[in-house]
Amino acid sequence: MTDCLFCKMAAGEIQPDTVLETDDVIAFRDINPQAPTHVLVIPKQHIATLNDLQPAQAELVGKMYLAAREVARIDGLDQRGYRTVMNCLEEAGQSVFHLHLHVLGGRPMQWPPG
Ligand code: D5M
Repeated sequence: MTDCLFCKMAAGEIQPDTVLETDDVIAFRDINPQAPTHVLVIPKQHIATLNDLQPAQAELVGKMYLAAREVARIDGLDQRGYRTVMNCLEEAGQSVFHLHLHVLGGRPMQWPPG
């Protein structure tokens, strides 16, 4: 996907503020943070939305969550608490159509989210 911002990050064409990278995923700091820690975990492979996820990609989502857990550990949130969010389509707030998991923490969270 040549016009996908997160694919360009995965390809190294755009350099995000990377927290960690594995063979399959990258975690980087959100450009518009909504909390002291706001990191996005993306698969390097292009998947537009959660609706497009295939059963064969289930392990990849597990790797995204393992990366999110590691981000929380790196930012000192693993004992304190943090939230993971995946928005699917516009009404839920999705603005970038490449699968991503938000990792938020470092302040008290409200429920339900707005
Ligand atoms: O989340 C998409 C998120 O992507 C949103 O919180 C802003 C973030 N974003 C957009 N462009 C960039 C760049 N260039 N670097 C880092 N973060 C970025 P969504 O759930 O789709 O609304």
